[in-house]
Amino acid sequence: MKQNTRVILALDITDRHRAMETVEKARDSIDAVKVNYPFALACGMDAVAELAGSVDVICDFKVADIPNTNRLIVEQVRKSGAAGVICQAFPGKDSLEACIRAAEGMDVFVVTEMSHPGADRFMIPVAEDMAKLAVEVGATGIIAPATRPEKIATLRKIVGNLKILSPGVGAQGGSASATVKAGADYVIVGRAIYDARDPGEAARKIAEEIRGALQ
Ligand code: BMP
Repeated sequence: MKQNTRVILALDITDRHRAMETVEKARDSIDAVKVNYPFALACGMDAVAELAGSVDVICDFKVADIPNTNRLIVEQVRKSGAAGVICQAFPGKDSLEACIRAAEGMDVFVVTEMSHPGADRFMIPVAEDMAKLAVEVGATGIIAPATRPEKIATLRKIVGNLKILSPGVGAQGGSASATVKAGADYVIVGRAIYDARDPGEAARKIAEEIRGALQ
């Protein structure tokens, strides 16, 4: 995955035409597109494959099952031509290892601590352990919360040079500059881009903010 603007567009749009149009408007300011269930369920995996033909796509399916089911899911992601997949750590090492094996070199990102307030009960207490598991299994990177930049810095110490992708910028209150300054490699941004009056301009501004923060 390229690392130019460090912006990953979260394409949580269920209308295929609007989704594709949004990618076109933001294309010059993003490094990749993250698709989640709303897009994949509404538009189908053939739409994921269409996107993957012209931009790096990460399938955020938060894969969280027994090893055999994880394998079957990740094989389908691979078939679409996606560049990466997001998996959960909490089902354990064997489940995550099944994802890595099935990925056959495709990027695997592991969720550590989620960005929403409710992560406090079950995720925050074990986030550092989940980051250690990501390192153990040889994941490409982790997902860490832009809403808690101090936590990104803590997790960076655990994961070394693994990639850190951080959602929570914009609509959830996180700032792009604070997120990259804390050590994230990429910010993941959805509503602040696709719900903007001018998605292309919104993406450009976020990319500019990141460039300024890293100078
Ligand atoms: P938005 O910028 O509109 O808040 O979208 C954030 C995106 O990142 C959504 O697709 C959401 O599912 C995802 N995400 C998140 O917000 N927090 C996490 O901890 C993990 C996520 O995958």
